[in-house]
Amino acid sequence: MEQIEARMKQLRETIEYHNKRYYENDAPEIEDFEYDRLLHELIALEEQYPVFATPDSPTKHVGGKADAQFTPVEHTVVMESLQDGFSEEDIRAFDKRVRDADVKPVYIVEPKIDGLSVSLEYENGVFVRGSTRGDGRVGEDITANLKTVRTIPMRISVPLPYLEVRGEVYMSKEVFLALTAKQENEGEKPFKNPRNAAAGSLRQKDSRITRERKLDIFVFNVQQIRGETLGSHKQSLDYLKKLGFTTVPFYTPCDSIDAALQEIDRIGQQRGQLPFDIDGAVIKVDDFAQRDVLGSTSKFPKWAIAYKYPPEEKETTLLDIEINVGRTGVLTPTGVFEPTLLAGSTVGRATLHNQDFITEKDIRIGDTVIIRKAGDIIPEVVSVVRHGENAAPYEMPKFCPSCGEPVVREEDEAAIRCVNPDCPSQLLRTLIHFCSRDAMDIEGMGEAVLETFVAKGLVHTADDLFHLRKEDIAAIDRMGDKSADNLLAAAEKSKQNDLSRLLFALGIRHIGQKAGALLAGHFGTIDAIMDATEEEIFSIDGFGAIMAKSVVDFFALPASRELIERFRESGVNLQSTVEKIDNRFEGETFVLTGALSKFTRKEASDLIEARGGKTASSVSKKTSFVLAGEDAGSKLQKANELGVRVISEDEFLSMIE
Ligand code: 0OX
Repeated sequence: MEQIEARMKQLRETIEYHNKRYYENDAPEIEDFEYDRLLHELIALEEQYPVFATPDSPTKHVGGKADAQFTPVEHTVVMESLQDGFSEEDIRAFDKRVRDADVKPVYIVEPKIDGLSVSLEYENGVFVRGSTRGDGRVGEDITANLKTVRTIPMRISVPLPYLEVRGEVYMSKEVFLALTAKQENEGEKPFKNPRNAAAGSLRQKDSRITRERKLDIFVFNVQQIRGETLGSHKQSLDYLKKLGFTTVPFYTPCDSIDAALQEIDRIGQQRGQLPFDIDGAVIKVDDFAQRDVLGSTSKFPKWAIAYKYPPEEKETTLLDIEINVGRTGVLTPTGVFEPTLLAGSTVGRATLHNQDFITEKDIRIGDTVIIRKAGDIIPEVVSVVRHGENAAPYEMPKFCPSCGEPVVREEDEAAIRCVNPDCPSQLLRTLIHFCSRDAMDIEGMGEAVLETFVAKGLVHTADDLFHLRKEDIAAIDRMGDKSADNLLAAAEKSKQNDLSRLLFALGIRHIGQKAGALLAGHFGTIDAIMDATEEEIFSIDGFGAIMAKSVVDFFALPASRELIERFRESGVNLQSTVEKIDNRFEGETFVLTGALSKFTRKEASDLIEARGGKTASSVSKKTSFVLAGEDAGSKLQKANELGVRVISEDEFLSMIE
């Protein structure tokens, strides 16, 4: 029993986490199919063990919080969600429930568009308001942005006194591929899939950006209508077409569940060829009077069900296995495939994780394998169909491909490591991490530049970055005097960073940003940390035994102590300058821009760091807030483009009160 309760708690937390990633951050980490599985496991457990169900369970609400940026809109007719089915069995069970209620249905089967559900309202034939679904009861007013969607009619052909329709805003595969190619070209982080791209584009404060994103809509439901009476789903879709709407591209009447299943199959076969992403097919009872008989639960109508297709899978050939050496020396195998179009994009590579993964599936170079995208996002190998001719079982190299030294596999670990501290590949990864935004934040010190420094033998340790000479930098391809100056200035500036950044930047195993901040806050100086025992470190709230041991092990190495001494001589700050007040900004990243009048930049970042937050120098999708003063320029524009919340100095002051 305890195990069941614990599992339910774990499911609730996992689902809430993924809800936030999906609905609020537009950055899902797992595929919808997997998410649905989790949700359904929780629903089933709650039904079986109602005593362990909680009122705030994610099964009780679908969707994300309404965003404070946009005006809330109350949906007078609730925008319901759909119950999901994953198998023929689930669909037949749905049909049985319908027939048990004495309904002899004609079903309409239509594709389930993978976009964002919106409501469109028309008064006297004119588009007056558009809103997101939100949690189904309250959404956000996004009229201005919806006005830029090409397929939404601003005026319909019959001036009905009132009409509310529901549809799915989406980005076509073609537009998505062009957009992500552009984003990659400009060094921006590309959207992961068309749904996220559509979501990010709809939440823009500046609707000019939404317009550029070339969104489209498929309308699939009449929510409310005055001035016309409709008797069935098919009749309403035909009528919506006549009014000038683009409805779901096919909606097929089926007079038996077998016919409906056949249609689902047909749509599934076409899935890859459709110009937009779908994540399922929807079966709906056509007749409205029959729908009334069936009614709804608190969450969804009983007259409809969504069949979710499993992730698309494709066969391809494994051409090669490449080995990369990471910062901690771990050798990671990456499969290189015959490029294959899969779930909307071309897949050419996928991680093969480690030797155990390869052995378990018996993956060999030359094999025909099945790949799919986890989360419609991350490509993975599902299984081997057949081995290539003469293909031999694959074994990870015994020597590091970067430095040639023997590799080791520690007991209880799946990973194979290069333990040579002078391995150039490891050094490069270490340096990339050291300079990265969340670590020492040395702007301009990116992978390509660091690779050149390492290759030219100019940098052997992180401290060498503080002793680079201008002429050495300027001699690098495409690096002029000005870039060299900027790079030196960025390195110089980073010396003033708080100790917490340096601790994270050192790349101590198991010590992330948060642990770095905890160490800095607790001990105050690097010397106190180097002198600390495992017990002392372990006593810090938030620290585990493995983390504590890792810190002590790191500073026990003479090379680590030497590095710290060299930092000291170079003038790198080794103290915590920020006294911790609370953790209200934990996990939040601020970007400061424009002329601040109430405090200096340093004061503002101290205020943020003292409350557990971070500051970064450039705006990305990960930015939580942009604190904008007078004459804010490109960063403000970027924030608006990405839909990042912009706050004034006064708003910031009220946040820290
Ligand atoms: C879609 C889609 C979504 C109507 C009443 C409950 C759900 N994403 O394409 N929802 C619905 O149906 C609504 N139909 C669809 N085709």
